[in-house]
Parts: sequence; structure tokens; C-alpha cells
Amino acid sequence: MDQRQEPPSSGAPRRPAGTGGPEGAGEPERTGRPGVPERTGKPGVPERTGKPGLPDGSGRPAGSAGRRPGKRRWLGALAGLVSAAVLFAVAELAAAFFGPGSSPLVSVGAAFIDFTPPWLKDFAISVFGTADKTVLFISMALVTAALAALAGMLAVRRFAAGASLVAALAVVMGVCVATRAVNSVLDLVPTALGTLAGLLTLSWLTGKAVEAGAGTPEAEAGTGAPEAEAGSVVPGDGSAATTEAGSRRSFLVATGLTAAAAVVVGIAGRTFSATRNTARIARQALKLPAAKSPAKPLPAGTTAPVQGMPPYVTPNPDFYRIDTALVVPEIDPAGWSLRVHGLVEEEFTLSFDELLALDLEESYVTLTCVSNVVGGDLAGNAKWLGYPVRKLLERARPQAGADMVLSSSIDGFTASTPLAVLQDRRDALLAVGMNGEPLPLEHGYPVRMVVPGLYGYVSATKWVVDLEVTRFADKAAYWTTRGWSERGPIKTASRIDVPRAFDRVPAGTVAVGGTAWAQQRGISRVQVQFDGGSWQDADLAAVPSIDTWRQWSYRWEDAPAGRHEVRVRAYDTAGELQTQDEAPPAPDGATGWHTITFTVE
Ligand SMILES: Nc1nc2c(c(=O)[nH]1)N[C@H]1C(S)=C(S)[C@@H](COP(=O)(O)O)O[C@H]1N2
Ligand SMILES: [Mo]
Repeated sequence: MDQRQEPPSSGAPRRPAGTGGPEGAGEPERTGRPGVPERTGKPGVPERTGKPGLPDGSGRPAGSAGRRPGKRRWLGALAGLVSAAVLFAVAELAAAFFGPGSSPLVSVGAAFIDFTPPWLKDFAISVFGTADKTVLFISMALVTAALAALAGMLAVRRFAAGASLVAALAVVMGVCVATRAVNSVLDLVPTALGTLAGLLTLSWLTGKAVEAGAGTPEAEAGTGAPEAEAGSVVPGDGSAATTEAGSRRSFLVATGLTAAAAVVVGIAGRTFSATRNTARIARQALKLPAAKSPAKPLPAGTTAPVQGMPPYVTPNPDFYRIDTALVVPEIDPAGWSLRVHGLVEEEFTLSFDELLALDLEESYVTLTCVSNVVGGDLAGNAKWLGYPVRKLLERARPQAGADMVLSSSIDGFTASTPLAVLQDRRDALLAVGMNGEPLPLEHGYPVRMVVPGLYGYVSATKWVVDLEVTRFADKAAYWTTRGWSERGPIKTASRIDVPRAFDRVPAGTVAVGGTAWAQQRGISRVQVQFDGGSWQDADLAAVPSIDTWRQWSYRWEDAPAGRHEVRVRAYDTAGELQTQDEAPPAPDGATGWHTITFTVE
């Protein structure tokens, strides 16, 4: 699972390829016409009817005039595409020096993610699932390519028209870059440099394209009166063909080499930014202090005795990842600080060194995504090391009337967590460590929130830099403004991990196993049902606390051959049964009993 962005996974950022259509596909047709003298655009008009070798009045060599617009338009499109490649390659290279947020590609993608309307997001997630970020990039590439080709086609007719389109797109990219929370004005430099390089390339290549017969801008812009000049450009027929073929070859060589150079520069840019990732370098050097209050050793038997069960503690590389970040924010802990402010008596700012010097605690907490479907795997369990948010709030002293803490990520994501939840003894953590290591970059390095009992979208802010004590009535968090519930307590859930749906298992005793969770309440009982029969109590594995998932197992003796249906349900420690009502993830978490079928052979 990985990188979806929703709170849910609801894949925020998806932009189905189709949405680029109207602008991208429609324009070339239209722009091919306005302002272009009719005669240049009319295939079928027999301009060549004159004698071979004589000017046809178009100012162009006889024999080619009639088909230029149709046949050579692609030269302009190619010039546009290659110029766009140069633009983005130069911008990527420059972005290596300004940080990943300064890449126009990344910023435009991020803006899409933030502004994608919920219906489109839901549609995209249902169609593309976890591939959302890939789909987004591919859609962007298609739309960009269409616009670039259009700019090139315009430019061979009238350079100013093509250049204006590029400039307009550069402004859009600039706005996307400048409005990213992570960025400053300086981050506009890569976009500006890229645009400059792109325009220079466009000018150079369209010049060559025109020489190669892509259209004569002056004539076709309707400024000159070609007829009047007839005869002033009268290359001999044969020599014109030769010149044109030579020009075309020269154009193709130029575009080919330029495209190759763009690829090299683009790859160099990306490689270089990877090596300059200060966050990764700092993380490798970081030694976290030991917990002042370490987690108790895990009890024996946290993993149910069934072959094929997921590990009780999820290894970091396997931990699900959900966020809106197209590129993982790079934070050098030396520059990190957390601002605690809002409705408090004492505002303060905490540095990373100050945080590490505090008495850190360790605990096992299972994180769950609100977008997880019944039976889904958007949940993971880890041992977290951090400082209780409760103690930070004691220092800040919230004022009467405050009921929420809005935590913000460096990239602008926000989560609204009830103030009371952060003050009670569940010990929500400002976490720096995950399973004995500094947080992985994609899980929030250097600091994130971990709040037992709440879905991640309202609590688990990664790359956190700001805690504002406020009121639900005054502020709304990222996903709340996109239609998700402002509060997100985790609902009791259970799933079957073994066998997997549609597995074929040997006859005899069938070992069934799975996972259930109800963070902050704990799981007290799990039951399974085969083929609609009576509910059977499953065996529960050990857990260190009510804040983690709990594995369960059941041995089905003498399972008869054939197809079977198995269903699971769980009770929390208050004796409350997980609801059977089926609900989708939006707006506050899916419900229903997980059911699968499998076959006994
Ligand atoms: N900065 C930031 N933090 C975030 C998110 C995000 O999009 N951006 N997504 C949240 C959601 S929806 C979930 S479920 C958890 C997932 O944490 P993980 O990726 O470490 O599993 O992170 C939360 N924290
Ligand atoms: Mo989530």
C-alpha cells in the first residue's frame, strides 16, 4: 500500500486522464484556424495547378504549399514538445539547489491534489486505487505534452502566440510554486530559469522548423501580402526541395540532440537532488536518546499461531503510507522547530535538540487510516518513541473555550484533534522514533504526532511544525474542508488475514487467523462464522495494551471439501459488538463484517 493521499486514501490526488481532455484536446483544432489565412489551411485547394516550377502565389515553393499546414504542422508540435522537455529539465536541475518543493512539476501536482474536488477524487480512487500518484503524473504529462505541442504549432505561425501560451503556463506554474506552504519566493527561480530555457529553445527550434517548411510565420500571420510579393521568393523548384529536405534534416537533428540533452539534464537534476537530501543525511547521522520510560517488553504470543499471519509489529518498510505529499518533505532537524500557540497562556517554540532532551516515552500504537475498507490493510502497528503532547500543553496552558488542536505539517496538511484527547492519559506522542529508529522520511521525519484511538487524518500529522490551540468552531482541518468528518475516533474493526479470499486449502483442519482493533477500548472477543452457521469464539493473541491491534485464530476441524464462506466480528472491552451495518470509508470510517470465501480441496 502505499502512497495514497487521502486520509483516506481516498486518493486525493487523482486526476483522471480524461479531465485534461477538454483543454488539451480541443484547442489544437481551434487554434489551427483563427488568424490563419484560409488558403494556407485548405488541403484540397489546388494551388499547384499552375505549371510545375512556377510560383503559386503563396510565396512558398510550388508543390509544397498546399500540404504544409497539414503535413508539417508536426514539426512545430515537435519543437514545442522538445522545448517543454528543456523547460522541465532545466527547472528540475535548478530545483536540486532550491529544494524539492521548488520543482514546478511537483508544485503543480501538489496543487492538483489540494484542489481536486472530492467527487473527482472519489472517482479516481475507485478507478485507480493506490496508483493515484502515478496516474496523476501521467495525466499531467499528457496535458503538458498537448499544451506544449500546441504552443509549438502556434509558434511556427507566429512566435509571439506560442511564446504567450508558454508564458501563461509559466505563470500558472509560478502560482502553484509560490502558494505551496513549503515554498518561498526564491523557489520561483527554477520555474523562471526553466521557462527562459524553454522559450529560447522554442525560438531556436521554431526558426528551424519554419526553414524546414513548417509554415512561414510572416506570410501565415496574414501580415505580409504574399500575393503582392509573389515572385520575390522564387527558389527554383529543385533547389527548394533540396534546401527544404536539408532544413528538415537539420531540424530533426537539432530536436533529437536537444531532447537527449533535456533527458540527461533532467536525470542529473533528480539524481543531484537525491544526493543533496539533507534530511536523509541528517537522519543517517542521528542517534536517538533512549526512552526515559521504555515500553515494557511485549508479552509472549502476540502473533496468532497461524501460518501466514502478518507480523504483530509492522516493520518500517512495510508500514502503510498515506499522505498528500507528492514528494516527501525534507526537513533538516537542525532547522526544525515546533510552534505551540493559539488560545494558550504561554506560547513557545521547541527545537529538535530541546525535544530530544525531554523525558521521552515509548509505546506500541496501531495507526489506522479512515480510508481503510472493511478487510483492508491501511493499518500498521509500531513502537513509537516520543514526548507526550499532554506535557507540552501543560506548559502552554490552554485557555477556557479551546477545544481543538490544529496540527500542521510543513507542507500545509492539517489535522484537528480534540484538545481533551491530547490532554488525557492516553499519552498522545510527539514522536521522533519508530521501531527503534528515527522516523523514516515518509513517515514524518523528524517529528510526527501519534494519537491512540483516532484515525490518522485527524491526528497523526507527519512533518509536524505547528500546534495551534483553537476551537472546532473556528478552524477546519485539511480533510474536513474536503467533506470528511471533523472528528475521527477509530471504529471497532476485524478482518480475516488467513486464508486469503479465494485461497484453496487442503482438507483437514483449516487454520483461520486475522486481526481486530478498537484502539483505546481494546478487543475482548472475536467470533467467526462459517457458511452462516453459529458464531464461534476465536482464540485471542496477547497484547501489551488497548492501543494496538489484536490477532486472533480459530482452528476449523474437519472442514468439508467445497467452497466456504467465513465471516468475522469483534467486541471491544466494553462488550460492544462491532456494527454489521455496511458503510463506506467517507466520511468517518467504513463499517461492516469482513467476509471471504475460500475452497477446501
Ligand atoms: N503531513 C501529513 N501528515 C499526515 C497525512 C498527510 O497527508 N500529510 N495523512 C494522515 C493520514 S490520512 C494517515 S492515515 C496517517 C498515515 O501515516 P503513515 O503514512 O505513517 O502510515 O498520516 C496522517 N498524517
Ligand atoms: Mo488516513
